[in-house]
Amino acid sequence: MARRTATSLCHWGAFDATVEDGRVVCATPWPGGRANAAMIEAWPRLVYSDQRIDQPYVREGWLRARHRSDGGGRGNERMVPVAWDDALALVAAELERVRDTHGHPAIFGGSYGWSSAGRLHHARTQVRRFLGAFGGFTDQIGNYSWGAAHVLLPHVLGDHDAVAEAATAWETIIDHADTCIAFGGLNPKNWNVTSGGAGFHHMPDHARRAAEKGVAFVIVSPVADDVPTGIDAEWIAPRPNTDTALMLALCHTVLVRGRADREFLARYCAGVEAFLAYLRGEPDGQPKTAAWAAAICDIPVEDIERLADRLMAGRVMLTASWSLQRARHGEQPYWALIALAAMLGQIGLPGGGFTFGYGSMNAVGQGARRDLVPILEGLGNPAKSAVPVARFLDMLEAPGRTVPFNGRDITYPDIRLIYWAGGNPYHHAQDLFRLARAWAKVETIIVHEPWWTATAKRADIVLPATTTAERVDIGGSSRDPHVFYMPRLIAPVGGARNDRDIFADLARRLSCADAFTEGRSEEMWLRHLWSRTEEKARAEGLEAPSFEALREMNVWRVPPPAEPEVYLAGFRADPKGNALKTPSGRIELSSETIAGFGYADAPPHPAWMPPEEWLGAARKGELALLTRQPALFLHSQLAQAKVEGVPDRPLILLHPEDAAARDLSDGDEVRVFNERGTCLARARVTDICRPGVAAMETGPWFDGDPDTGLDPGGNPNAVTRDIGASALSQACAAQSCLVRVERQVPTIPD
Ligand SMILES: Nc1nc2c(c(=O)[nH]1)N[C@H]1C(S)=C(S)[C@@H](COP(=O)(O)OP(=O)(O)OC[C@H]3O[C@@H](n4cnc5c(=O)[nH]c(N)nc54)[C@H](O)[C@@H]3O)O[C@H]1N2
Ligand SMILES: Nc1nc2c(c(=O)[nH]1)N[C@H]1C(S)=C(S)[C@@H](COP(=O)(O)OP(=O)(O)OC[C@H]3O[C@@H](n4cnc5c(=O)[nH]c(N)nc54)[C@H](O)[C@@H]3O)O[C@H]1N2
Ligand SMILES: [Mo]
Repeated sequence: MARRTATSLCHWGAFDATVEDGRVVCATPWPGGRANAAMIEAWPRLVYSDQRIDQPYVREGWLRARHRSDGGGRGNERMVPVAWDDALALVAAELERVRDTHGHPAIFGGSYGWSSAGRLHHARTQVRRFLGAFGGFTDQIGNYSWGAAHVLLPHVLGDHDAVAEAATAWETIIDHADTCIAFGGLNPKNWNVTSGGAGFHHMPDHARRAAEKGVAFVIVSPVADDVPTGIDAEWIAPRPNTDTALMLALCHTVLVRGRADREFLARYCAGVEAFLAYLRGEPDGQPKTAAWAAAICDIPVEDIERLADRLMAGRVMLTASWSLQRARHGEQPYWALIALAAMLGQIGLPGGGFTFGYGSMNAVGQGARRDLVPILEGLGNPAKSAVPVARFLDMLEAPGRTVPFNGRDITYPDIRLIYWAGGNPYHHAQDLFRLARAWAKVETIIVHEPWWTATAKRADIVLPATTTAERVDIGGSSRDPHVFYMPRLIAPVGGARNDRDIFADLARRLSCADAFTEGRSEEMWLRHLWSRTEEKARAEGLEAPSFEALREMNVWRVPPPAEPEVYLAGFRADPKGNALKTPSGRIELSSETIAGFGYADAPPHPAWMPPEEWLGAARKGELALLTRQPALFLHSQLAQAKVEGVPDRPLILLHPEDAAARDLSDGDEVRVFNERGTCLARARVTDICRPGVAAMETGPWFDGDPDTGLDPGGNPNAVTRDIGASALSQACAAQSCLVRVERQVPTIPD
């Protein structure tokens, strides 16, 4: 029996895989890396899942009538197995037809999604590169993770570094902070995951060390489990979507108590007066007092006063999870947090100021050197067509409609063909029944997937892709100090092929192979990418291993930077020399640029605006639904792999009062519904939710029937609303959602 062990990587951590006779038989966390063992151990079940797609398939109706088929048949009709050669011929011919008849923008290829940690075989990068080589497509702008911040922050801080990469290192919190106030909390489940994959899951350690050092933690969240185990934190539980009001009241309290750092505001900030006038209530007659916010947030005014006292004592780190901005007016809590930190005057000091996302993903604030993980460059998009990522459903519904976005107008193209590789829109989009209706209008849908996900099942042409285990790659996270050489563990399962090889083959058929492959094989690409890492390292005075040495050693441990990162320390030290890239060069507490856009839902300074759908507007019986990242999946990934510890049915957390009002007990099967749809779940009655709030995990596979509007699979995006955070960012606003919950009465067959 041939048996070997090798180290590889995925978004949920580094792992050692044991391979026997060409099969992965076991996977365990890489020693010392502290990845979640249950998630890692699921690897063999993932690779050999009965949901693996064994060969290319074409939907029966499409095979018969091609682009004139009834798109409503997607997800219902039989999928007909076809040979690779025939499938690729169909894809190539269809791309040419759509291009020739409707032009490049009619091909939608933004293909949002996470796919693999390996950077060469990252499917989304590959499909966009391929469609770029083909001559262009309609792309997607931004992401679901921090879409509102992505657009707002450049206006306020000059770039979006504060969500993408920059973060004050935890080491400095341990050494310098007295208090850490976490809006959206620090839920340790989110530390199971790092974009690109991490060699070390540092967060639990850092948080524990900070607590041991005496740093006081305050968790502001509607759900009490948003705190790392073992940390004794104060819990403040506002209504969802109201953090902005709370932050503004804290700003107001600091201001009226004469504790605003005037010197900091004058030197480092612009637009201060307009913001302070708003706090005082000059434009609207409403001072943003603690009592004002207490009513909006539905928390005791004393909680706000006490929080303000804490803010005004010692070194304070303010943080907000990314979830806060995945909501209607999601720009506002981020801007308000920056304003609050500016008023405290500690921005740019170790352990102080603000950092986004400590509670959202492992590796934020790990203090690693940046940008030494290679990434495959794109080819640009000659068609220059793109829509905000979370507006793609809107786009499919309303070709030709013009929508505002960040100071310009975007006219939706008329999409005839969707090409998705490496993402799962039937996981990530909101209002999935509405998506199903819009999806049916498209002429042709092509999907690459290793598994029969809800999206693959709803495609016309499905091409089976390999997994990470079946190809060589290099991976790592730009925030983690490791780069991994990821060896091929096994031969492709069934008839699967690498996304890159599929595209190279298509590019040959479409006469754009030179542009797509640049004449490089897989190994030549890896060597090419690595040579650029070596160059970057050299520029920093580091010696990266050669490609051969990396392959030999499997992991390069990147030395830490000389000093732990302190976000905006350079700007604080020299505000002229290190001016921000904002119009004023300073932190903009109000923005003339945004004022110039004139958007009703994105005012020129941080402001409280109630969303249309939130707890404060709930009718009798409605609850605010939070749809949180799943603890033991990566989005919809791993749902097919039976991870130990995952309940057999999706849960909905309900406060005992809310359960009692519906005559529900723990364990009851319930319908979660609103006018958009229904999904099924099992009630978990618990006082960790504040009253009025229900919480579900994203990730269960959508199995909804558009005729009944019911998803027995329990995907909460069956009920979330598809609306932009605002005209400014048009970002995902899934966290502003009201639902009803009632007992699911089992249907009795006649
Ligand atoms: N209600 C609600 N919705 C949300 C969120 C929320 O908080 N609430 N969060 C949002 C956020 S932040 C995100 S990032 C998105 C995540 O949305 P997605 O990134 O779309 O979710 P994943 O399930 O990770 O989808 C990745 C897909 O790629 C496939 N895949 C894996 N490896 C490969 C490969 O090598 N090749 C190919 N071709 N495919 C591969 C996987 O099987 C999977 O189907 O969801 C968003 N949706
Ligand atoms: N295990 C695991 N970890 C992950 C992922 C995963 O799929 N699985 N996905 C990763 C990805 S792609 C991303 S973008 C990040 C996302 O990171 P986040 O968006 O921060 O993650 P969430 O779990 O959606 O939200 C964090 C917490 O915010 C709280 N919350 C929600 N709404 C509000 C609100 O209005 N106010 C306040 N104060 N609190 C609120 C919820 O209780 C929730 O537990 O997670 C990453 N980490
Ligand atoms: Mo995300």
